[in-house]
Amino acid sequence: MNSALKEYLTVCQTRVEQALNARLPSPAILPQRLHQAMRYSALDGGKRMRPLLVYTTGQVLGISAENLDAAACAVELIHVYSLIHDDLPAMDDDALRRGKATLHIAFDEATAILAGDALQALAFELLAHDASLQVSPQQRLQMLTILTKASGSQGMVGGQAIDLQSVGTELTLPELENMHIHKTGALIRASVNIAATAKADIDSVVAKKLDHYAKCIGLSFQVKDDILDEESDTATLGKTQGKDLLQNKPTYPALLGMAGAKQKAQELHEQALLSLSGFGDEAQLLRDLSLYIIQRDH
Ligand code: GRG
Repeated sequence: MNSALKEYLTVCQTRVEQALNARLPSPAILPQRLHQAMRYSALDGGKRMRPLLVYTTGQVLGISAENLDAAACAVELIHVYSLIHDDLPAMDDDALRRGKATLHIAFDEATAILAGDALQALAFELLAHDASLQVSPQQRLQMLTILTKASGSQGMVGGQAIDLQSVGTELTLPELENMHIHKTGALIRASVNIAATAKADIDSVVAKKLDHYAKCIGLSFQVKDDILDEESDTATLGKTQGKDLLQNKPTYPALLGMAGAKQKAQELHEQALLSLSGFGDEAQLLRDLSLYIIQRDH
């Protein structure tokens, strides 16, 4: 990763950390344990990929970071809630997330379920009410619609349901792709599209190109996730390595072989770049993020 990109990522990660800290309920107010749990999972961890996409899309379109803090927090809160619930014994049953104990281990199962629920509700509350988001009511409604659709049964939750049903079965490549477009891709795509919605007069061709870019990187993100699950290690990932194989989950390396999966990630990156071909230098950070997604080590 070039040093300018590294610095940019750090600035955005620090920004969203502060924005989340300011918006999460204080651990001092009732119900304190629930608020402590929400903060335990949402603060101090993760790559913040989805907020990065919100801020970067905004930058390309000339929208200030201040105007996008609430949206960046909203997509991250949905992501964090999904990780908490995914780690529960009823789902992936994992003990490690972002380099620390999963929430149900650090607290308890009931608190983890409730903290996930509350983080999800807070995400929608921010898009509906946060005063720093300076957009029209119609734009707010559009943002809420994008996030609800991406999160629900036609989006991330639907993808997770397909995932749970697929354990131990053999999926075809289109079936695997469909699962990941929903489970992982929908929220990544929403992150770009919510930021694009903040531009009131956005050209529909520009919006379509950004949406296609987001669709490509949503999938390349998952292909890389599958590759890392085989090739990386628990300490680097901050989560248990090798679980896909252990749980007999369908993955890109399982279907395409490791070389085929890497080729697939590269092709998706190239498609993402192609989507931005009409853009100039202002979109360079989006191009860099696409490359970062397929080259990252965790
Ligand atoms: C439980 C409703 C519900 C949904 C779960 C996101 C998800 C759906 C499950 C997480 C399990 C998983 C391995 C998903 C595939 C890729 C993914 C989303 C990895 C984690 O995201 P990163 O790498 O994590 O962005 P950090 O910690 O960096 O934010």
